[in-house]
Amino acid sequence: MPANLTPEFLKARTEFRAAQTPQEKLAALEKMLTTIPKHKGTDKMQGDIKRRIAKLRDSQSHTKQSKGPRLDHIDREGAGQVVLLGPPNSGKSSLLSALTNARPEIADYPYSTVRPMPGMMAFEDVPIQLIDLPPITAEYSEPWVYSLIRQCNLCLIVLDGTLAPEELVDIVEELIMLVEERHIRLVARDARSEEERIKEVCCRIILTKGDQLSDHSPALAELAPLFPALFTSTETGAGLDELRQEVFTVLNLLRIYTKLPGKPPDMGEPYVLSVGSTALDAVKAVHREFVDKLRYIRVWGSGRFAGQQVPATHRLADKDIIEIHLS
Ligand SMILES: Nc1nc2c(ncn2[C@@H]2O[C@H](COP(=O)(O)OP(=O)(O)OP(=O)(O)O)[C@@H](O)[C@H]2O)c(=O)[nH]1
Ligand SMILES: [Mg+2]
Repeated sequence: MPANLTPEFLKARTEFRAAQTPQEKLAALEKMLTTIPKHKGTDKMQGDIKRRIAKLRDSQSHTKQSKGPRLDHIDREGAGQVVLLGPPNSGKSSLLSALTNARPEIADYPYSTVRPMPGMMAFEDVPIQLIDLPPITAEYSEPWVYSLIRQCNLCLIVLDGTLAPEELVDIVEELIMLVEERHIRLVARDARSEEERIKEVCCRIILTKGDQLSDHSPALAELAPLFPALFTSTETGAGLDELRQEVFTVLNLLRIYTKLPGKPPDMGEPYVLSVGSTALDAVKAVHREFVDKLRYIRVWGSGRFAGQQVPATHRLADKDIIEIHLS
């Protein structure tokens, strides 16, 4: 127990112990959180207070017929939904803050995030949604975190890269087990959904705090058999471009731009389709009704020559430009 607890904190704790109703308990816990000295020695206590607050708020929102925001679902925006998963204090919120306009709480104590927070990350001209999650550990995790993992297109396991490589492996193995208990399987390749009860989710490892470590190779080598991993630093920005590129690649996306005959292409926001999409899929994405009126399609990029007329089954490539000719 740290010695330097303030009188305000001790008073709030006494109030908490005397509290009868959930509202009184919540008020006292919130007072405890604002008055507790913020340093390493109180890490565990702060985490404990936050968990109790989150639990009480949740149970209150249930009794109030879920007046609070829904936590187990976030509407997908952009070309894909990516969750940031990991143990406490690993740098999840820092990544969300560095990669998007969202401003989550970042703190040097664990359990600082208690609610999911989305933000939009740009890979070049493609918007991709990132969701910061509260930490999960064998001791405690919010049940709704698993619903969000189940729904996402990609899971980024965020780990403090300064930890010993063996410890990193242990954490990843624990995370794999924790989600597996909830019928989610993290996989390195494309996710499939063959088994009815198991939801596969594609996964990558992001190591943070790369600025605090000179040799990155031991951690990368140790983790490589589990999932592909890369180092980042939100302090220096190192690795963030690679992260954006890796997310785009793993999501298996391609961008299509359109042009009108005789005009330059519209290089504004692209249409984003899955890898393997055909020229006809692109026409559908532009306008469903175009399909019935379609005469032919010209392609710049993946065609044999610029402006080649291609069949509807032609497989498009990233950054192709298409010109749709209707009857
Ligand atoms: N030097 C350095 N510090 C970092 C980096 N990323 C995160 N940190 C620090 O690590 C601590 C934890 O960061 P957060 O982003 O709050 O971690 P979190 O995973 O969101 O933590 P919880 O929400 O509690 O699970 C903070 O003190 C950050 O400033 C980094 O790349 N370099
Ligand atoms: Mg956080």
